[in-house]
Amino acid sequence: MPEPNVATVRYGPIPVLPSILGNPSQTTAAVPLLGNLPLLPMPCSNCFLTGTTIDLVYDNGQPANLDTGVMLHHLVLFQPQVDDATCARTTPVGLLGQRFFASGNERTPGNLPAGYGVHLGTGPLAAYFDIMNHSDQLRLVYLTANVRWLPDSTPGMKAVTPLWFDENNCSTSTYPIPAGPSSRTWRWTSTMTGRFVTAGGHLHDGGVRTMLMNETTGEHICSSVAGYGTKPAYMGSIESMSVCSWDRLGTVRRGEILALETRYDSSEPQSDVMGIMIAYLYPTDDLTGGTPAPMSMTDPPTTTPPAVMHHHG
Ligand SMILES: [Cu+2]
Repeated sequence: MPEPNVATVRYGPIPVLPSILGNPSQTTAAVPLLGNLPLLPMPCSNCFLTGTTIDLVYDNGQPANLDTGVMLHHLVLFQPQVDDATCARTTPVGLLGQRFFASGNERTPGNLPAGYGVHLGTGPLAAYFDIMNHSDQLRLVYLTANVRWLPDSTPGMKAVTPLWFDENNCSTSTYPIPAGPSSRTWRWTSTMTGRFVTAGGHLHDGGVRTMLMNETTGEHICSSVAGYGTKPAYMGSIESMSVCSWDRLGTVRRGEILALETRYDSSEPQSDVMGIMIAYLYPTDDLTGGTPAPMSMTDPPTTTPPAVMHHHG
């Protein structure tokens, strides 16, 4: 495989209003579907995305994070021209098209094994994001994406299909949890046959892990585990989600049941947490191709979340 090209795209400035009387403000936007927002810049067209890392930054390039009162609650990128595999066009979310990348304040990257890519056409792309401001100052922030890509003409590239697993799919993605350990499962009957090559999750504070299984075969595919407490800018909030990436994390056949199970262990009840995993499937009948991923990657140890919360206002 040739070395991927690197592109950095930036979107903004996005104004995030100051908090009022201690209640954080929230900027929600659907680009370009609502309002007069400019289109998202395309990192490449007629190309394969092989890796994406996102950030939320200020004009000077410094990260915008909780140590200055700002958090990226979530970001979802869509290809409006392509149908989403787990959400029909007849639903409000499926209407927006294929969800092909997502991240939150933890800035989960999406890096595919060499030779695999998410195909992009000529665009445009759409986005949905929520940004919170806990400070009493107006903040101007930018979303940036550092993208690795290869052109359509690259020999041997394998296109993957993004599959979105969500405890409250095709809706707001949010659901309530009690204090203490809790679990929720969402199931989807697969319409596809192939090998999973990459998967990563999104949780809120109090999240332990989200896990994808093939319930029909009993195969564990990926656990994406929340990390806390090592990066000061996050102020104790969720700071990482582990990612599984290998040329065979697990397999599925059309008609088999895939189950996403999400665990929280929250110090207080919450009304609007999320449990999401985006997994990239290489559609193929060659289910024995590739090599099995190591357990240390697909099922890392979990930690108990701290009692620090930066939730919605
Ligand atoms: Cu979220």
